[in-house]
Amino acid sequence: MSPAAQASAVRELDVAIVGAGFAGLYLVYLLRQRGFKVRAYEAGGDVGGTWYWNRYPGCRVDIVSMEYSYEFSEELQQEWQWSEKYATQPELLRYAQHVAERFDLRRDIQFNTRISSATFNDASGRWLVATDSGEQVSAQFVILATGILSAPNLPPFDGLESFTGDFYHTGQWPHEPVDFSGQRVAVVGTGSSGSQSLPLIAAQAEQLTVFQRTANYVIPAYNETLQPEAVAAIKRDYPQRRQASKLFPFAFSFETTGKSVFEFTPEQREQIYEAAWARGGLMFMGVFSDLLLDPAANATAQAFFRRKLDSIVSNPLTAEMLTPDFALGCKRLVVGTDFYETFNRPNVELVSIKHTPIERITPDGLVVAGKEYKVDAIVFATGFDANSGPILRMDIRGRNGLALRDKWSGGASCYLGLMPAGFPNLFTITGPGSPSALSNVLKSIEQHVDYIADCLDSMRSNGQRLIEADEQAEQAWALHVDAIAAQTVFKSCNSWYLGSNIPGKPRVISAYIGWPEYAEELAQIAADDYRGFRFTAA
Ligand code: NA7
Repeated sequence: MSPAAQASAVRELDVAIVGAGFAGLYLVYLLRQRGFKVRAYEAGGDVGGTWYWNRYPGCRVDIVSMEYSYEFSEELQQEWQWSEKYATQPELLRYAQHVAERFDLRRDIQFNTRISSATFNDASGRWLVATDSGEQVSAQFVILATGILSAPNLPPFDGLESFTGDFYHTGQWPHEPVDFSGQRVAVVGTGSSGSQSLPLIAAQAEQLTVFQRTANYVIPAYNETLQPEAVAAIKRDYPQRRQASKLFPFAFSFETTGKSVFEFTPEQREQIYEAAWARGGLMFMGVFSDLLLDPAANATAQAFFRRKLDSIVSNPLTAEMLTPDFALGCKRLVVGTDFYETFNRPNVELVSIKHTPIERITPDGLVVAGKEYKVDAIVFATGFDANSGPILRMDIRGRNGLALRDKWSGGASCYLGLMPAGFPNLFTITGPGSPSALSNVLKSIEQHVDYIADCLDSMRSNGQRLIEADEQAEQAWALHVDAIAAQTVFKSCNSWYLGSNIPGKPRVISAYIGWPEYAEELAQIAADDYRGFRFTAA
């Protein structure tokens, strides 16, 4: 193609959106409605993001579906029927597909297209975005709707290429069902993905060997089929309920005493923990007001947890190995079904790799402490390079050619979790420094998309061409995010919230622990003419 023809092949957009998960879908919907010319680029073959890729057995959301869902359309939230308290991945994917169809979003989404780079042109004030197939797009704004958990982490195990069986990463699961019947299977990793999948794999496989580096807290989900009367009761005043849920610290409702552990006698405490266990779910960690703040309070929850574990797991040595050694809530709690019970099965073995890592992978299995475990298939449930991971897999360059990889070499930071300084007109949805994973992320997505749409509207009416975050405002925000985290248990262990699950990644808290104040603060900043941002006139 001649240079002239190439130039004419550049697509012109107001907004280029990276990703068509729940954030990308709502961006396409809202920005199009506001009259912006948009297009979303999606690496997957369909919409859904996380729920498109994570097809492993047992994959479910860990926030109740009546709350982990969009509220931007009253018609949508009235007509959609969730079948279970915690929807499975196939149902979540159907929901995303329904949204895409109902609002005719697919015509502005390009599938099977990965964005490889985005470069800001100082002279024109526009972004040049390139796809992996060499297509080029010129856009005034770029919005990264790349998701928190979309860059799978497959550690470089020695010898993996020599393995003669099949191996899988939970975050890149095949579209066809995988049948483990009659097989010896290894699961590596016991975060949510490993813990949700291994009870189902154990029920199917001949033998399951679980390789655990860090024991996690797994709280029962007590998932159930939703009853029509209960759903109808919620839908009668859905908007009011949504509003009420967003007043809770993590943007979803939960039961709490609202008081310190130490305001109760040990007997009362035990009853409260028992009731919280019987309800199940993520917010076991919110039953007292100080569990995430005070190590002594947290220790009471750990002790209760240990008693529960001992009562379920019949082999005391296995129970010991399954006992976490860090503060409850520091890593994301796993909301599971039959996880501990699975270790009572005769075909399940737990191998600790805490002190003796996987040495290598052979054609026939895995070697730990000099012993070879022969398997037919390996499931790597080894998590993700979270938050900044998917962003940094692209080559993003801002003012004066500044590479985002260089700017973030000491840790990712964005002013308000919305925009990195030095990168005008580049927004992140649920980006580093926003509540993201430490909130009901659907609510954080809607809040960010609404906020950005309003900001773009305001710029258009005020004749502004560029918005950029002030360097000092960004630094002050990063200090604030860190200072809040330092008052909690979240920095007391290694987790993907901190990036410390990835060797060499700077250890920085990625999520702002401060919903609902965060939403109020952003609204106030907009009211103060977007304090901390600078604008350039057209
Ligand atoms: P997680 O929660 O990051 O879990 C990954 C697991 O894999 C965890 O047990 C890790 O142990 C283990 N892991 C990671 N690298 C290795 C190596 N090199 N060797 C052995 N074991 C390893 O990811 P998930 O996909 O389960 O869940 C992510 C989120 O998705 C979850 O929190 C929910 O929000 C949904 P470690 O703990 O690092 O010692």
